[in-house]
Amino acid sequence: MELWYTEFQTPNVGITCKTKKTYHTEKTEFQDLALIETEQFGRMLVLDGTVQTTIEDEFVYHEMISHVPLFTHQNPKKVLVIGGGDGGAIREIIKHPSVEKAVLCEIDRRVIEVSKEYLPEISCALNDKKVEVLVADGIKYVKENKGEFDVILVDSTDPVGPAVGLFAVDFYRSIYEALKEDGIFVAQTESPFFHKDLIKSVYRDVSSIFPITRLYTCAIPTYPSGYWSFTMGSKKYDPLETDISKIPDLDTKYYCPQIHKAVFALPKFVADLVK
Ligand code: AAT
Repeated sequence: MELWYTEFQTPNVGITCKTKKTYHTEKTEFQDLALIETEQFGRMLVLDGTVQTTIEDEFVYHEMISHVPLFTHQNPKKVLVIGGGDGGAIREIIKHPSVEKAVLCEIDRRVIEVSKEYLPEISCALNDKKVEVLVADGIKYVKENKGEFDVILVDSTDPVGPAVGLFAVDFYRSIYEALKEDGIFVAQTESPFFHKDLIKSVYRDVSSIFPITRLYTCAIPTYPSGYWSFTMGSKKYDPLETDISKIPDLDTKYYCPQIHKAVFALPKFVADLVK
């Protein structure tokens, strides 16, 4: 018998994967959670019917959400991840020798627990001694911690359910305040093909608060349209001015010094969204 999984990415488009096995399904306090084995992408974490991460392509998202801001900052010591309970962003952050502390603030305890059990390649740094794992609402946490962080990553689900507020202008204001005076933040901001209005409104909101706002993109096969965006707000450092000759060689598969600059070169239709 063949079993196939489909995510309805928009009312008119989906991604369908042949599955081998279902390891786990449950309804958590916040969302439907599933951990399945697919033929093409290996183990896959699904929340509310939406692909969050897979063994085969997770490296792109986790490297690109982490290394671009961390190497733009150059000396990040204290880093916060909001969401990202799978631990992939934390694994990348911990590769930076300057980082003394990385805090993960994930709202759903079960995402962390299931990732630890079924996705050890991704969650492997969650027990590192530099890492503090909090189960809390990221919106509340940033409001309560002012001037604390060098870099904040918003590794959130799509803007539905508990993540709606993670795409709001008030939240970006709290992020600004939670950062140190030369702090940087990056949020995952969906697909330039399918979520044009969201990219526009986030860019507008972030630019109204941060002196430097930049959009960058990369290829992620299991996310809607396979082409994804991140929005950066920075108080002082401009990623376009990073001296890439000073970036050390890290153990990565997508990120490299050339990519650090190249990802900010936007196709015309994407550049037009943020003009
Ligand atoms: N690393 C790629 C995986 C994710 S998961 C995003 C996480 O954000 C989920 O575990 C969800 O529980 C958490 N989350 C949602 N809202 C909040 C909140 N208010 N505070 C803290 N954590 C929250 C990203 C996938 C991107 C999917 C693209 N289609």
